[in-house]
Amino acid sequence: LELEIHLLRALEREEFFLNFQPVIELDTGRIVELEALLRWEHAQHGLISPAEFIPIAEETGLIIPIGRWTLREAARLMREWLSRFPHLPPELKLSVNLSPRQLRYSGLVQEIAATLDEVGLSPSRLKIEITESLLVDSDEAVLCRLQDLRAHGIELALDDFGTGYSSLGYLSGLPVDCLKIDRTFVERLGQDQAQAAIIQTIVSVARALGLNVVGEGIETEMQLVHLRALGCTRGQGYYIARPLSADGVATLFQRGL
Ligand code: G
Ligand code: G
Ligand code: MN
Ligand code: NA
Repeated sequence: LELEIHLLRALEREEFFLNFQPVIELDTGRIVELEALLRWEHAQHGLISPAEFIPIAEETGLIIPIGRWTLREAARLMREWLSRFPHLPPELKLSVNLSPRQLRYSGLVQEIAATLDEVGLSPSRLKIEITESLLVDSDEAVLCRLQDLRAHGIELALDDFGTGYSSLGYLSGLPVDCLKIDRTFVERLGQDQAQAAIIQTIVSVARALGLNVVGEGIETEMQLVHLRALGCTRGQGYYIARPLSADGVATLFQRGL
């Protein structure tokens, strides 16, 4: 309850900020995506992990105003970088995580479209990440909302893929553009044959369905090399880049990627 009260005040106290973690194309090293990651710096308690406060924000419904702030702030920063660094490639996207509660909110699509319009960021620059488990038990309204986002030109990614038990047949009917392979599979690459087989399967399904595929949680060069050998084209993880502050992103772009 205490955390809940603090969370309620965090927005007005401006205690939230964003980090951005790059996703690269494994062959070229080019950055194709920046994933916005929410951070909460509490005046007394210091940095509180989203793993701790997102579930509370979900339960209380506070995720709606917090998510609203996140999308606007991320879009604003992306817009700023695109203006400051005209050499940024057209395929570079901003990626934002949405939780299930946000997808059950009927005003979501209109609100996102209006925010992008106000900020001046094209919907084609935005990618939304949802967890695979959300889709497995989603209703018709949620699926329509996802279709609607895509109709606006926004890309959809399934986060933590491989952990949500969706069948491959089911996947082919879903409105998604990208699979992000959960880091638990990447973690044991090289030690455990089964992980390589699972990744290979995900990669071939992605290819058959024309989806992009990102390997998450790459922490070693060996994992990167393995993933690339298995046909995974994109990657993200501490070995490639840690989540960066907004200033850190600007510095990176200043150096010319
Ligand atoms: O950044 P970190 O590894 O601490 O994130 C922990 C979890 O919080 C991850 O599952 C991540 O997807 C989630 N998360 C981070 N930022 C956001 C956000 O803006 N919205 C939602 N819904 N989840 C987020
Ligand atoms: O659930 P999602 O994939 O959105 O989670 C993103 C979270 O994963 C972020 O909090 C980020 O800090 C964390 N993360 C990013 N790269 C790595 C990594 O290489 N190893 C680990 N353990 N966590 C990572
Ligand atoms: Mn994510
Ligand atoms: Na993930």
